[in-house]
Amino acid sequence: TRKITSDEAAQCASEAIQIIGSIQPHGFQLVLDADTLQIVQHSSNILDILTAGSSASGYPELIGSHISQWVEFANIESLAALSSKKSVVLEIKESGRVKSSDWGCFAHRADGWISLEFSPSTGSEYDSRVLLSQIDNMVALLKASHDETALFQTLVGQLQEYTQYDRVMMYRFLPDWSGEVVAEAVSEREDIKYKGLRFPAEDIPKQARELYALSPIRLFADIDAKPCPLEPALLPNGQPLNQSLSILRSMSPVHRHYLKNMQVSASLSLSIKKGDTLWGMVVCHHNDPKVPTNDVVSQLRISGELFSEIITSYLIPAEKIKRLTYLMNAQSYIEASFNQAKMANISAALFESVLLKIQTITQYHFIGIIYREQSYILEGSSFLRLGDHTIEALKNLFSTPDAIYFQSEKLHQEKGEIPGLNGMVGIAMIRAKVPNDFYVFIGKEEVAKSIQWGGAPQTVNIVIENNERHLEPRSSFALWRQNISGESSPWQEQDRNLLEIIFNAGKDFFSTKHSQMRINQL
Ligand code: BLA
Repeated sequence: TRKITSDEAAQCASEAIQIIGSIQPHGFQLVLDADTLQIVQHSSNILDILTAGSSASGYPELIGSHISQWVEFANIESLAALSSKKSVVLEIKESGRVKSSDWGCFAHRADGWISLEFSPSTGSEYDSRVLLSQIDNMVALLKASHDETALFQTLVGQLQEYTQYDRVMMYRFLPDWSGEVVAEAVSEREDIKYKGLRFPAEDIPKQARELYALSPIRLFADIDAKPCPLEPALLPNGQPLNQSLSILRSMSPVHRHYLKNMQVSASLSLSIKKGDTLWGMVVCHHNDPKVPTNDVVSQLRISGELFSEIITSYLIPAEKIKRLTYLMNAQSYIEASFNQAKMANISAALFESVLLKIQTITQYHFIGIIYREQSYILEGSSFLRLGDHTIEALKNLFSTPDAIYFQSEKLHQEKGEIPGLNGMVGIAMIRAKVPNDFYVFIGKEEVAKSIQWGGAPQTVNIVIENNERHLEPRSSFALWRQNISGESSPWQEQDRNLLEIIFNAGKDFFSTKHSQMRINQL
């Protein structure tokens, strides 16, 4: 095991998983010419399935035969209207060779072709109405409270109960595409294992994330089952079948290895999106092979889409409203802090009173203002005048004469300590461009960060087999703690907004104050 290189990460992301050319053997697939409805490609297992229980003779040649010789649909016209964005369930009639009592059909348009995928319809022990009513309850819960952790936990709990997978997790992406398991529910034979752990971005490479933003669900029924190739390998136009929306697509062998290393036999995942972007995933694991029937797949797909709706329409706006309300309150409070000081002279007492008020509402450990010859800082509860070296070092943080904004989360590593302010490791600072006489900054102390990873991140196994180098996912997912020092918590958009509010309120105040003083002097 060693660290993954950027070349290797690129190699992971270059595997063409959407044209893998095979499907999982628990179902079968037929691909039709969209105009003639003749079969142009099929999965290799189809004859076994279609001729099960009878002698193979008397069956027409598959390739070139019309679909109705094999399957009768309740509404064959609907084939012409299939979408290339979403696969839909088609109703199969009992009269054909493929019986609706045995199979359900998902259909979609794959570029110019019609893809029909058949999954088992028997053996369903679930009532689909149960899931929908659970989701209904969740929406009610969310409207009542915006506690997202509780919401995610309820969701995975209900999905675990409904699907009976051994482990159901809510996986949430972070800005760098690493991710965290934010909720986890397990069956009686499993323990909570991954909740709170972080996983690196490479575990779900870029092309997989892009694909998952398009396709709402994927399942891996049995990691040991041998994939069935699509035959012939290429369509009449010489291209491989685009399997982006396929529900039977066989999965990347690298990912198969990953699941094996996790001691998982079957997985299922739902894409959770915020608008068009992938926000997270519901990830289910099972210790034995598991083939969800086609109606369970449909229900899960709907629940994933509904949950995406919930995230986009309730959760995100609720967060935004909270943030904006805070900023609006902060703005009027900060403006008032300056205005209340209006009658006073520009003095140390004025700075102290203003800085204290700003700290009350913003909670920053360091808040500093440099205005002409007056430079003060509030550090925790101490109010201090800034020395010349400190001021110079602060001003030098702007790398060009034009720069008006600077921020760092690891000032000591990036620029060195500011003399007199050794405890400040995070800083965000803004200045007036002309005249160059007004600066405001906010600062933070170090936070000792400890990230708990599910296995040492960015490590892979390199395996040499038949003289070929293979990349394999890491084999241990045991807790691996990464300690980070010398950094503050990250600066967010809200910090920048607050800094601008302080800056603008201060600028207004000092410019009117000075014009007043000039008037007084006349
Ligand atoms: C796919 N990786 C995935 C998927 C998940 C994860 C959920 C989606 C497929 C599925 O539903 O199973 C990752 N699974 C996780 C994580 C947890 C989990 C983080 O349970 C945490 C609890 N993977 C690697 C490396 C590579 C890699 C090094 O670790 C590449 C070299 C690749 N992962 C990889 C690929 C896919 C994948 C290619 C796509 C599989 C497919 O859709 O065909």
